Order: sequence, then structure tokens, then C-alpha cells
Amino acid sequence: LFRTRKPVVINPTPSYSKVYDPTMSNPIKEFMDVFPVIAEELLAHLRSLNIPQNAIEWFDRSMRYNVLGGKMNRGLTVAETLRILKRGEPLSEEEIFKANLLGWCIEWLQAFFLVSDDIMDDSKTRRGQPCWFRVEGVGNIAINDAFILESAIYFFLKKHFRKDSYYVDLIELFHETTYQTELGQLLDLITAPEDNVDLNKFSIEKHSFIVIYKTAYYSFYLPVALAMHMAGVKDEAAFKQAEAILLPLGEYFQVQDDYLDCYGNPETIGKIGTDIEDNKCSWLINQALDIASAEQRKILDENYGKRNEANVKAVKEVYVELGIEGRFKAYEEESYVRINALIEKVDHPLLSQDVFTSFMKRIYKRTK
Ligand code: GPP
Ligand code: MG
Ligand code: MG
Ligand code: MG
Repeated sequence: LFRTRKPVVINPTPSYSKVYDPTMSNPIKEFMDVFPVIAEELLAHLRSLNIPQNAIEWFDRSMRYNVLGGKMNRGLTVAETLRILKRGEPLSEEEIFKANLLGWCIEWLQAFFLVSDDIMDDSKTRRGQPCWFRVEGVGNIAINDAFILESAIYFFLKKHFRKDSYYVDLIELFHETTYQTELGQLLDLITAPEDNVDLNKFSIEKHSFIVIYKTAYYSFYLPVALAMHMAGVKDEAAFKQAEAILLPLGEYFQVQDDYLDCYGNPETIGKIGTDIEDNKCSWLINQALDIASAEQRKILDENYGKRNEANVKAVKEVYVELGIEGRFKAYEEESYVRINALIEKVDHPLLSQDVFTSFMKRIYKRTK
């Protein structure tokens, strides 16, 4: 029956061609080339179910809107790491495809998180366009779209890794990482109740837990651990050693995100910060609470967590008085030195320091 139905043609849509540039370097091109292939796999599967055409079109649109358009750092890291772990031995075409497919699985995971996070944070824009739930006609359907984005990961894993010895490791890793991220998101949300602003709830220890769980595991540990599985690493000690660097690196990355929420250029970061009005346990407010005078503390108590420009402005003025930006710059330098010292101690024979230095190079002093 479905053979007679008109197939959905996967022409690059604007959001794909926006990120696809034929002159880009090989690893990026190799990565980008995988997207149309696996997007078509999903759509072909839907067609085989005889799901009505309008659902296929919805699915396709949600996938393009939410998976594409990011920096793709996480996705690109899997193949990059695999290359480093294989010490320059050329990867086969199959290995390149599979590593990039795993990279796309992270991008799908991230799409699932971001669609959900933007609803929870009541955000306005993401990657320079309205958050998916704000698109006309989407609304709460975005919640189900987020679930579908997550399910696609396990569809891809089954299709391409079912026969590999490390198939179960991949599934477990995605499940565990998702759980860790959800725990971080839980603490992020309950530390920031909208109706009850209480800055006493914040602490730098809580902040550290939140950011390691909500960001570092899926953004930093996951891509490297996936590549390690593909490279045949089995020794638990190697995974532990990688984690010991990638979590601090991810923590530093999320502190940058907190900083950019307030001081970044929305045009560059593609989103408008909402941490102050959302009553978030951000790195910035924790620094301010640490050094505020009694009067400054009073201003913060009265203005933090309110959805009003004047209140946000009052908080930002206290940040200026306290030199919070300067404290961030010092933290950035300190993190660079501290994490590089950790990297220098990496000595597991199945790892390489280059895995971590390439990460650091990419994020140090980032502006987006
Ligand atoms: C980002 O925090 C956190 C996530 C993307 C994890 C979401 C987890 C879920 C289980 C939904 P953020 O809110 O600071 O990110 P941004 O600044 O990009 O909105
Ligand atoms: Mg959030
Ligand atoms: Mg958010
Ligand atoms: Mg943020």
C-alpha cells in the first residue's frame, strides 16, 4: 500500500542549507552528510507504518527545526575522539559513518532536552529562532515532539549497532546520561521556584551539582565515552579517568553559559538570557551572594526572580558594583590552568591527552 503513496522528499530545507556549506572541512562535511541519510531512515520507517502524511510532515519539520542549527560541537566530537584514540590510523568509511551517527544521536538527545528546557524555562528564542513550543500551532504538542526526538536515538542505535558487541553499552550509556541530565534539571528547577524567591537556597555546592548533572555528563562525558566504546575500550579505569577531566571541563562550560546568559550578545549566542527573571541558581548570583554587603543583599532579595525589566536591571547593577564580570574572567583563567594540569596527568594507555586539549581549545574564552 505505502508504495503507491507519494514519498516525502528530503530536500535540504532552509535550516539544513543554513548549516551546510560545501566548502567546509572534511570532518564537518562527513558529519553533515550523515544527517539526510538518517533523517530519511526515520521517515521511511514512518511511511512503513502507514501513519498519515500530515504526521510525517509534522515529524520532519520538528526534527529539522530542533536538531539542526546548533554549534554541533557535541556531535562532531565523537568522530574526532575516535580518530585520536586510534592514533591516526585511518578510519574506515563504516567507522566514520557510525561515529558520526552516534554524534547525531547526541544532537537528537540535545534537541529533546532543549525543546523541554525551553518550555520549563519559559524561554523566548533558541538558536536565533523562536523556541519550538512558541511556534504557531505547536504549543503543548512540543512536549510529545520532545519524547519523539528522544525515541529516535534508540531507533538509530538498534538499526546500526544491534550486532555490535558494545550495543548494550551504548544503550545503557544513553539511558544513564539522560537520567543524570534529568536529575540536574530537577535540582535546577526546584532551586528556582517562581513563586518563592529565597536566595538562601542557593550555594556554590548546589550550583556545582546542578551543572555537572544537567550539562557536563551529556555534553562532555557522553561523546568521549561513545567514542571509547567504538574504539573497543573496556577498562573501567579508562572511563573513570576520562570522566575525571570531562566533568570539570563541563562545569567550566556551564559557568560560561551562566555568564553568557547575562553578558553574552543575544545575536551571537542565539538566545535571550532568562536566568535572573527565572530565579536561577546561576554562577553569577552565587558569586554576588558571596561578597554582597547588607544593602546589596537587600537589593538582590527584592529584585531577583521577578519578570520585570526594572528588577532585572537592579540585579545587574549590583553585579556591576561587585565586579562579577571580573570574577568570571579570573575564574576562567583559574579553570584553564587547573583543568590543563588535570589533563597533563592523563596516563591511561588507551587514552590520549589530545582528546581533552582539543575540547579545551574549543571552549576556552568562548563567546557563543
Ligand atoms: C541547560 O540549562 C540544561 C539542559 C539543556 C538540560 C535540560 C534537561 C532536561 C532533562 C530537559 P540552561 O537552561 O541553562 O540552558 P539554556 O541557557 O541553553 O536554556
Ligand atoms: Mg534550564
Ligand atoms: Mg534554559
Ligand atoms: Mg543558561
